[in-house]
Amino acid sequence: MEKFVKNYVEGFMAGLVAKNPGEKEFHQAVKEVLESVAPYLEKYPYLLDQKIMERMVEPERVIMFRVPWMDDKGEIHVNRGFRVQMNSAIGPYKEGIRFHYSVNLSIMKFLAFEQTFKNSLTTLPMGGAKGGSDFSPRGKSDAEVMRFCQSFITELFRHIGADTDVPAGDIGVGGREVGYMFGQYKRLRDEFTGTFTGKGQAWGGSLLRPEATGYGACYFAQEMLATRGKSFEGQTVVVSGAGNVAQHAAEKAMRLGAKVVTLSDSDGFIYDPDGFDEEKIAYVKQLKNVIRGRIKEYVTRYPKAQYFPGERPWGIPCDIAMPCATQNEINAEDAAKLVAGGCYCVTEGANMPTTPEAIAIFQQAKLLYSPGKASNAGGVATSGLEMSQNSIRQKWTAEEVDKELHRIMSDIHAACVKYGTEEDGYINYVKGANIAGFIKVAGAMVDQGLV
Ligand code: NDP
Ligand code: 2IT
Repeated sequence: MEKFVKNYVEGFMAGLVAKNPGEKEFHQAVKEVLESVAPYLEKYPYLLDQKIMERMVEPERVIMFRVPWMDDKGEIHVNRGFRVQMNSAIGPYKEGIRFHYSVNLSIMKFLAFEQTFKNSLTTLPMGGAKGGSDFSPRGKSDAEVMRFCQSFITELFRHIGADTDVPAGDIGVGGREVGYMFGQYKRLRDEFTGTFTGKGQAWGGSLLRPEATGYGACYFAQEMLATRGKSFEGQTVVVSGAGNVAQHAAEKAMRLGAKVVTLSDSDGFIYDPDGFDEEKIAYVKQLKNVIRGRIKEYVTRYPKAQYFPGERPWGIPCDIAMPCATQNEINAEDAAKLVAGGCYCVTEGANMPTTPEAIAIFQQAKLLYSPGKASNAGGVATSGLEMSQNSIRQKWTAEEVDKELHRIMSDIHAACVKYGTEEDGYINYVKGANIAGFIKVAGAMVDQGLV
């Protein structure tokens, strides 16, 4: 068994790396899934004959395009736009758009690949995709962001649609950017459809979609904690990031009784030994979403807090860690610090925030550890609920959406337990999420023939 897995993973990866040189994040994401599903493939060899994995790692379509735009001074800039339409076996392509200077094809492909499994886990009919650009909204005026979004959509509009591909937000893309993109899309198509999710509340957005990723991660963490008879009550929680996911993870964890003590951005982190309260969270939302300031400004407002420039928060002793910023933000050294500091639960809000070496440390120490594709799926799941509401031209109450979100996170947790529980009773959430996500997509691909 183990020999097959080793040979299969090594052989497959050699081919993947040769064919996709330099795409290190994509290689990382594929290897993690392969290691989980290889034993399953050995048991069901017809999936090997069907070359399901070979088909899954090849995007159905990659669109790369020029995005020219003019800044407020009249200077011309050229960015690169992407949409990776990875897999439509179980539904229309669905996933966020990321605007960040680091965006490249490897990052787009890793995110689109992960999304295929995540969307499968949500129980809703959505395929996997991702899009974005190496454009960062940071430091740009509203008018510049609008011109960029309009230029981006002037190419992308021909490739997306309510039944084809439904983009949403991700790093650097929130309500403002979705609004500008939707506006241009509607103008070019002359149709008001649910082609984007994360829309404004007055024009088709679902209640709770902005909160859903962070809240959903907390609902998932509650299920994880319950397997050890624990809850958020009285626990110290360390959160990274200060954007959409981090704000709402911190807010929900606090409301569930935890003491949440950190937030961060790419410049450093803040530590508030008293923990956040409603007023402090409201201040962070205002600072990040309206003023568009930096997290270090928190300590000017709350002088008992400390700012640590250039550092990540993983050295702060805690019970629960929620990485909610970006990929590979917890390396082996950080993981060792977390374990040494008493952390026993790591619930990912970001996509692939933990390196493979760090995951191994968490799993060897038998921590509760969930990969983003399971624990951050509440965002895209609520986007799926937004699509449903748009299709039937109705709007559900916050209570209705929250109830569905709860159900979905709890179902994802049950799927991880079903496929990830090891002989000694340890729940390997990575294995569980990968196998559960894989089975549904693989089955759909077999049913639909060689396409
Ligand atoms: P936002 O743009 O709202 O916030 C991102 C936050 O992470 C900012 O505080 C940002 O700081 C920080 N960050 C970004 N890049 C880096 C970096 N290289 N190093 C350190 N900090 C960084 O994004 P979201 O909150 O939407 O997304 C955060 C993560 O969650 C991403 O991995 C995303 O893919 C994932 N995710 C998002 C979902 C959503 O619904 N929005 C759904 C599921 C997953 P700075 O301002 O300095 O850049
Ligand atoms: O990574 C993700 O799941 C998202 N960025 C959510 C996108 C969505 O479709 O709401």
